[in-house]
Amino acid sequence: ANAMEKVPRVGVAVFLLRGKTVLLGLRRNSIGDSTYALPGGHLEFGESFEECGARELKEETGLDVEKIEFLTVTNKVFKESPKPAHYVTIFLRAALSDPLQDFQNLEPDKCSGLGWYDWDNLPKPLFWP
Ligand code: 8DG
Ligand code: MG
Ligand code: MG
Repeated sequence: ANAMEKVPRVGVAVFLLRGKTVLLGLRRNSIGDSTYALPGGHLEFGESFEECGARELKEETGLDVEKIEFLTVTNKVFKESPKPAHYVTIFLRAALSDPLQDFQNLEPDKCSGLGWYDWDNLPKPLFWP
């Protein structure tokens, strides 16, 4: 229902780095279909950015993270997408709580190709924000 009302929504996306790699997945069945993006999701009522980032990572990848820090923010209107959308997105960075824990792709309908990608050789195309 929210998507039908024309209001901006708040997204939270997390740069999770492991060595010189970053965790990205190929988006499926939503805005930015078939582009690589960071794990993340929608800010829920009452949440801090850090709580949201940690929750979305857990839901989407099973990973536990710590040392969550704010990095930057974008303001993007997706005019071309099937349903026009407007996101203010908070970008965080985080570290793995356990460097030996690896991800699981827990939302395969929304994401494929989840993996650690070389920071110096990022996959294409990247999700715009
Ligand atoms: P939820 O139901 O789990 O809350 O949402 P989601 O299905 O996980 O939402 P999402 O699309 O992954 O993220 C919410 C929005 O955040 C997305 O539609 C647009 C915005 N967003 C960006 N950049 C990025 C990014 O790099 N990764 C993710 N996941 N979302 C991003 O603007
Ligand atoms: Mg999610
Ligand atoms: Mg998501």
